[in-house]
Amino acid sequence: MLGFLRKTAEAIRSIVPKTQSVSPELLEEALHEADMDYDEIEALIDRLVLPITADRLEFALLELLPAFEPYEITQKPFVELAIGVNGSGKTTTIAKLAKRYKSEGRGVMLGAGDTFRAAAVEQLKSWAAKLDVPIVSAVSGGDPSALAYDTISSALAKGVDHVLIDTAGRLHTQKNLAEELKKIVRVCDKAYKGAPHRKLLVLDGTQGGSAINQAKEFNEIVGIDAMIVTKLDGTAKGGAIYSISRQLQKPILYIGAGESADDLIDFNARSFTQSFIEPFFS
Ligand SMILES: Nc1nc2c(ncn2[C@@H]2O[C@H](COP(=O)(O)OP(=O)(O)OP(=O)(O)O)[C@@H](O)[C@H]2O)c(=O)[nH]1
Ligand SMILES: [Mg+2]
Repeated sequence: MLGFLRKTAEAIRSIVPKTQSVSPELLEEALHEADMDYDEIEALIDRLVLPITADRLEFALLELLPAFEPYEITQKPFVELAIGVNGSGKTTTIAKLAKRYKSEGRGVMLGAGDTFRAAAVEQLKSWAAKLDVPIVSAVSGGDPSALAYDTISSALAKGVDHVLIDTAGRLHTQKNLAEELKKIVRVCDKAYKGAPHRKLLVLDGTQGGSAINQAKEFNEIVGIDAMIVTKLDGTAKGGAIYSISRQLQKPILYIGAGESADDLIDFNARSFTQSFIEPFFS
């Protein structure tokens, strides 16, 4: 069992006794408890042949998840922009990714693009010091687009492999902040044609399915490329992963499973699903 699904498993277990097959009624209730959206629950139940065994449930759940080709990185630097609502885990996720890339022997540079709060710059600086990676920052209150431009220019000059740019938390409903986000994206492209190569939407997993509309709106604003769902370790809403993925039709790359730089798990549909159904069956 994947550790970050512990709370989700407890929620499921509170509904279903472990058996060889689960009834559609109890399955529906348990999936609802795990915060899967009704659309996905219905689509799933429709697909299932009775009796609902582990193999059948695994297969049907996997069918809900869109499949994606693995992405090959050819750009140098490969520029990623972390976006999302306040407190979703953007800055921490950037630190986790930086650690991951560095451990793979790749050069990383951070851009402290959350110029909105002084504390945000300090937070990323402290991660940069801990991970021993360079960071470009400006005084707080500066223009985040200019910061993004400077970070990419510096990375180009130094031959760095990965650029990770933080942004200030924002609600998709805040028009001026949506415009600011669009501008950051435009200016990245000016600094290096095609950048940002991956706009990462960082979603707070504790929000479960209610993050779906938010994700759709961010997608309308800037066109997201992939998602990272954080804080799954602290929630019973693991079932929302299926709804988020199916309704957005964008890949979930990683799961955030804790506050340390190591707590970044590759999202793998099969191992996630096998873990997810474990509490149902004996
Ligand atoms: N348990 C857990 N906590 C997390 C995870 N990711 C982030 N956090 C915590 O969530 C809080 C917010 O994380 P940040 O990375 O600061 O979030 P942010 O999106 O940058 O926030 P703003 O810049 O304020 O918009 C911090 O206390 C993090 O330690 C995760 O995967 N699991
Ligand atoms: Mg932040």
